[in-house]
Amino acid sequence: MTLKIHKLSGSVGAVVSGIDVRELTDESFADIYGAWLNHLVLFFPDQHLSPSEQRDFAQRFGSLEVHPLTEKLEDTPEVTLLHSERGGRADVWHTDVTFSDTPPIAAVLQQLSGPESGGDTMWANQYLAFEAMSDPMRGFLRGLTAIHSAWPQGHPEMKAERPAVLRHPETGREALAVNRLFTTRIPQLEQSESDALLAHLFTWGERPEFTCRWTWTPGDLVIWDNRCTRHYAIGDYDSERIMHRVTVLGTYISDESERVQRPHFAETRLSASSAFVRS
Ligand SMILES: O=C(O)CCC(=O)C(=O)O
Ligand SMILES: [Fe+2]
Repeated sequence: MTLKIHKLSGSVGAVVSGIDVRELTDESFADIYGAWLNHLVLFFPDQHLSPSEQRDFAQRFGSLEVHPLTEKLEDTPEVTLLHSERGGRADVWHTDVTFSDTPPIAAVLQQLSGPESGGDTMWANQYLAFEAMSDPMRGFLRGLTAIHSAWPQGHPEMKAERPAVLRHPETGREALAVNRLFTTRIPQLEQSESDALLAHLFTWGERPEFTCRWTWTPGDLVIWDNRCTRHYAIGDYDSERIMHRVTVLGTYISDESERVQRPHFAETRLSASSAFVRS
């Protein structure tokens, strides 16, 4: 079998065929790893991995998370269950867990069963989103940070602040690093400026030109780079959709100096006049 890689869309994602991921040599893994950094999302159709095989594949990309709260499999606690009837829906554009100081670098997702039609997943390339902006806009964004909060999960106290544009630790490319689900504030700006800019950046990073879309068949396996993408699980189905998921931890940011230690935004709302009394 020869490894074949073809692009799924013009901007992100590639389908890998001619490979059984249970039987990767170091050489074929090196090819896959390079393709992953290049295409950001890799699709491996027709793999049908057992939970331990899925864990072993994911482990080649980094250490694995054992999540304290999510529903997981008994013998392979690294594998969590995403069940559409039990809260496992993600139909808002997002990047995973950006409210953490150490978000995951990747997720490996396999469909076990799904609807006849519908339930596709989309990804958007955030390198391209950044690169397609005007020079002045890119310069402006490089000087900003963004606050991410777990408020949609009922934990507004879980917050992280990091640059609005992140340099990928492995490729060195800059990516837009805000998302509609978790990013709440650009602390350097007035509230209404922050709201307007974030609304623009959310929509901008979701432009169809930056995306790909995958129609699942059970047994398909996907890995995405969580440092330079957003994704969206389309909620256009009624029947059951069941996925196995493994989360990969690692280096999310290129340099420790990019970790913003002390959020410097006001916890309390600024008064209406505060904009005019700054020195
Ligand atoms: O169900 C999917 O297709 C993706 C769900 C999701 O957002 C995730 O696994 O992080
Ligand atoms: Fe997600």
